[in-house]
Amino acid sequence: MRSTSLCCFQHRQHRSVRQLPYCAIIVVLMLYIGITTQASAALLFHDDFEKDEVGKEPSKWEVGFDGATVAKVVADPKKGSNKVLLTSDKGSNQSRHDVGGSIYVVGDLAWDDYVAEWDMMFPDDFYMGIVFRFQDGEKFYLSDRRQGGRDYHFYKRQGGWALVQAGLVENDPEVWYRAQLVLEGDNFTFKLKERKDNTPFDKIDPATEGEDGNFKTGKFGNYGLVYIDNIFIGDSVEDLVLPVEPQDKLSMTWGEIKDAY
Ligand SMILES: [Ca+2]
Repeated sequence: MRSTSLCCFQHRQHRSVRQLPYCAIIVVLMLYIGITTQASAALLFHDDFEKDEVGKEPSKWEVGFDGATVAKVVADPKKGSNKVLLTSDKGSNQSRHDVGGSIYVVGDLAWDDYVAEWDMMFPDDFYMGIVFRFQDGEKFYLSDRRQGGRDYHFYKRQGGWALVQAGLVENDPEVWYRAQLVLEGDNFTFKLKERKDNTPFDKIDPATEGEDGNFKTGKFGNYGLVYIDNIFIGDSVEDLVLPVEPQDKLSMTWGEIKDAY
């Protein structure tokens, strides 16, 4: 922006002042483009649970479905100094929403399209995962790990369960994975890789690709008993960047954070 202003000034020295409005228009246009670009891209949510207290409910999350289970911040079973979210205080079967397990959510009912990336670990070989476009306890989509460590499906909750799309990705309990969910209108894409795998998500094959038009907006949350950490939700992959200090130009990508593990 500074060079454009200087350009205008120099031109004013040698040419007619009638050219000034053109420079002004260019400057205004560049300002407008800058403002609209900033407004349309954002990190919507981030949580690593490091500021929460072990044994307490996660401070940035709310109860979306008030069931019989309580989510708590716990020590990472793989690294005791790291804090993570354990989404239920009961076993896998009792933690399912359809037998009374609570659902904890983040975000806004108006959230439509976004990219979410997070660390996830399955305590055992059971049904579990996350929900998205969550509107209430009977209106949401589910990205669900199935028993056997292979099937990974999209379901819709709307007066019962409906399979939206079946998918496949091999996975094991007690391993930290990195997950990605991309919502684009009625199209949903879920990917899963081991957290230690440095392959970028755009080189990873989708586990589940689904399409459904019932729920256009809603919150993001847990389903059943899972460990969650390092969650980023943004308008695009480029927005999944964490400012170190509010006034600092430095920022940390997930790759840089992961190197600390
Ligand atoms: Ca953490």
